[in-house]
Amino acid sequence: PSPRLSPDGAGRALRHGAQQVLLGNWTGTSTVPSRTLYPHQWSWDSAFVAIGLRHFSPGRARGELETLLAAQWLDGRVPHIVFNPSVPLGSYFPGPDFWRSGGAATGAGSPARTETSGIVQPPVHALAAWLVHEADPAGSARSGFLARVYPRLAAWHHYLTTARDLGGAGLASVVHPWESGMDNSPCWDGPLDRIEPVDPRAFRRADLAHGAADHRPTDLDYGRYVRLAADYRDHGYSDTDAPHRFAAEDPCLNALLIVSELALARIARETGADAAAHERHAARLTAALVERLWDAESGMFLCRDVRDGEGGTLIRERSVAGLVPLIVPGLPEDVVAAMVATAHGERFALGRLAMVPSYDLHGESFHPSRYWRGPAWFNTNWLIERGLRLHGATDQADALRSGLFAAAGASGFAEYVDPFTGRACGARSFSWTAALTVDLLD
Ligand code: 2M8
Repeated sequence: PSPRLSPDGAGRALRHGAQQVLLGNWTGTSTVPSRTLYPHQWSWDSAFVAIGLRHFSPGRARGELETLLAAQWLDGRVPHIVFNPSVPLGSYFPGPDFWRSGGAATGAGSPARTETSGIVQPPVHALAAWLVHEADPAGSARSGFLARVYPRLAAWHHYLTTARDLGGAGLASVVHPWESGMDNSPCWDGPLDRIEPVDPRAFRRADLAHGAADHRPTDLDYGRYVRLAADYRDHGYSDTDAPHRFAAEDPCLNALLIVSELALARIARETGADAAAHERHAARLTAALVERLWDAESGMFLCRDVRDGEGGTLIRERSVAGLVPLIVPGLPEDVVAAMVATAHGERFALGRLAMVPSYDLHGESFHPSRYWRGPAWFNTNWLIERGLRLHGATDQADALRSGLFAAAGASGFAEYVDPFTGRACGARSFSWTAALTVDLLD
């Protein structure tokens, strides 16, 4: 647990501002990431949001997670978007008319009464559920929260490590860049080169009405995103039938899976289920993470392109996804030490910039304001802060936390910021920025 910040005036004002953002983005049953750019419920956003909400509204935090889990498919997948039927079609692309999850239409068991996307996002949910429980154990027990979410979370992890074990080593693969949460990360440029883009005149992007075009992915990126999503949809979202021409093992997603599997062990212990099985699974995943994705030469984890050659190939791009495994307990000591050194090195400049950038400052594709190609994001910095603290790097964690507070406050809780100047980019009043600020303040 992080030490409390003294409740000075600045801290109080920041907390108040962050809470106002979360209250403003609450729809009654869940929280939108942003009223403008993202007017529905997003999967990993909701997990981060619940982690913040637990500090001042634990009932709402539980509701946030349960609304998302109510949209789980029968095969265990938790969709990356749950659509709000009262939001006009065309406000977000691709919307429900594109995904057509509509109940019986897919063999994968999408919910009949809720429209969702058919892809997933990183599994932060069991971690969030455990932290939400811990914040208010009495309220959680009274409402039977853990007993209700446990089977759903277990089915979710089962889906990821069976249907999505496309590399055959136990790790989960993403089958679309959106699934990584880091949509246009340079890591995906190589694998995406193989994908024939859809003609940009065949769809209408809604994001450009709210975000600057040079801060967002390009039309060519979108053409490929649409092609991959449509292929999956047209195969009924079946992981055995779909071609999955894009498939990659991502260190951020798999690190979150490990931490969530450990949280699931704690939840299992509380609910009388088999905790040791989850601990064993987490240990196997941790070994596979190191075996498959650690790159000693880079001093960090890399993504593996599962579709490139026998056994796949490591993608030689350094993104912040490769430092997120700092949150995993039980990694070999030399691996942790190398990651901490890489974070402090010239490519990520921890300690010299307010926050860690999303991509190698010296990488050829670095751009200070283009989305996941360089800007600093609050969720990844929150994860790194937690990782540093876990490994006893308290001073560095404190410094990163201060940088995050400064950037969140000065940017109006922006979606992401220029890592050099702290200039706000993307949406303002962004939910996970506010939620994770609250979490670090409390
Ligand atoms: C961004 O992704 C969505 C697609 O899911 C988009 O660009 O339209 C990413 O930053 C993702 O990580 C995030 O969950 C989502 C909503 O905040 O926006």
